[in-house]
Amino acid sequence: MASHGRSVTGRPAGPPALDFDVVVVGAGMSGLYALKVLREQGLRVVVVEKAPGVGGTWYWNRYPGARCDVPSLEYSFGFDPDLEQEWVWTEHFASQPEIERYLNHIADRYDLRRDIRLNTAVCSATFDEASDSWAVETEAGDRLRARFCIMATGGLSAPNRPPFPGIDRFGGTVVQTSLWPEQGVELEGRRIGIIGTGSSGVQSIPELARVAAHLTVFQRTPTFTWPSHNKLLTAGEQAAVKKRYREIRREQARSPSGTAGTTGALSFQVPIDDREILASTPEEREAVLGEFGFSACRVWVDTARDLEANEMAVELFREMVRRTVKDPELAEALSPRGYPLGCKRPVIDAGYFDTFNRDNVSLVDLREDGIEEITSTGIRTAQGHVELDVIVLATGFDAMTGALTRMDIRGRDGRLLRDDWADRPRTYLGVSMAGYPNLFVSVGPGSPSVLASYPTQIELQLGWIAALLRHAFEKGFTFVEADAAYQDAWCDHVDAVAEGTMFTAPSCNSWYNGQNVEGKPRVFLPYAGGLTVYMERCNAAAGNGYEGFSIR
Ligand code: NA7
Repeated sequence: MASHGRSVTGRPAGPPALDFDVVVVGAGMSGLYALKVLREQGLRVVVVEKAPGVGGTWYWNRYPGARCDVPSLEYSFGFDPDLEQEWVWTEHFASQPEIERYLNHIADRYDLRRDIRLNTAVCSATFDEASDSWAVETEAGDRLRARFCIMATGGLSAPNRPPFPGIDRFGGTVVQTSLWPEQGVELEGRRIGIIGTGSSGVQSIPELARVAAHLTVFQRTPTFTWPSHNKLLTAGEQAAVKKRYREIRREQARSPSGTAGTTGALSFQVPIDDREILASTPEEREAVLGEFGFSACRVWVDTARDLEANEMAVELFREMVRRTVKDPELAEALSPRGYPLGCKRPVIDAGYFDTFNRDNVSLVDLREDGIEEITSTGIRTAQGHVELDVIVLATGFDAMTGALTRMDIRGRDGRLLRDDWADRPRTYLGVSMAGYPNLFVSVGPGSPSVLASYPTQIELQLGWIAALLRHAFEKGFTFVEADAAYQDAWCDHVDAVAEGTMFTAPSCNSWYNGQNVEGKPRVFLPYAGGLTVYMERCNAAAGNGYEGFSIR
């Protein structure tokens, strides 16, 4: 289906010749889907990928316990009913190896590999105004010229590695969860220290505790985490979903989070009714605790916008921690305090709090004082020195903007994206930036991104980008750029829909709002209006002749 040899440059003659119609950066979910859909449109596409394998997030995050928090039957593409039927998921929530296999299967099944260059890191992308094209440069010194560039670089792909003093002199092994080596890490019988108790920490802590001689958890912020109750999928459960997959996909596309919630196993979610915790009696709260356990705090409708109600719900969570963790001091140290429920992304776990009842697990609470230094043999805090063989950094990501600002992306007039975004990222519809013609971003800031299930969102969002490119090529347009005024209005809208939610509460510091990375501006990054409304806005712009874009 590819149109090799066809000149689709939109300009009949004139240097420089373009190597491709589209260069896609990243071979994760977005990049694979972009290649498939754009190739089907007859475009010459190349995908460049830093890693030695495809899969993006699901290539890099191979730490013990890595698992998706969206049910596997929904965390999958819906573009091909045959693929849906033939792929067999083994668990309600798929583990990293299974999702990595799935994405490799997609690369093979649709013959994508011939247009993917692995081990190819991109260092810069520069727009050439004379030819309306992008030159994408790799670290190896190659230069790929294309009319359009799509950054399929992911929302959680730029590892955050805090500059702990002395880390380079540690004599043992330092490993980051998001850069876990393919060949694995020797963990058996080792003294392991882990820094970070976000999702990556919470998932790996029970697994590390099982094999370590001793595991020390260095915790700066206690986490809200809910048991996933993950289990094997039975053939019957799987068949029932596969029978009504079309309907489920439609429900996913119509859901703010891209999930249908019909495949079961979303057991950490609870039915939210009109009950208000502020109006509840202690007996009612106890009954809800008995019924829903850790999820009891999520039942009440008034916790989403009222901080007093929220704090009462948090107390129910703390009560569950006390009932689970035997040592009262430890339970107190593991109890979230000082920030509201709903501020950070929900974490789901498999035996996280129970792990702290093991004899070989201890906690260093960093709330009072942080890590002083890493020595050649361990980690020193004001509370003492812990001797270690392995240090695991589960310290998260420079989320949503890091992958883009770490590259030199130069638009019109030599402007640098990193500078333009110094005080906040600015996009139009989360996909495009004024000053950067012919450049598109998948799951970028100002799009639902991390707030909606990726495969569903990617099919919709990249489908929208692909339609815009089809329009451009069919009409012979060589230039597509978001207008600054529309971009400003979109940023205002993104801010407005997050306003008043727990995401933007003054006490909320999270990777959603850049507060996990030193010096990052405090801006709520994803679009909180939901996938449905988001796509309505994108489709309305398209229906209006791509309103908000200058196209010529
Ligand atoms: P997160 O959720 O950002 O968690 C990172 C953790 O590392 C968090 O507990 C941080 O504490 C901690 N951290 C970061 N820097 C430091 C320093 N300097 N000292 C001590 N502790 C530190 O990243 P994850 O990888 O776990 O999860 C990200 C998403 O990936 C997740 O939500 C899923 O969507 C998948 P803090 O809370 O900032 O005080």
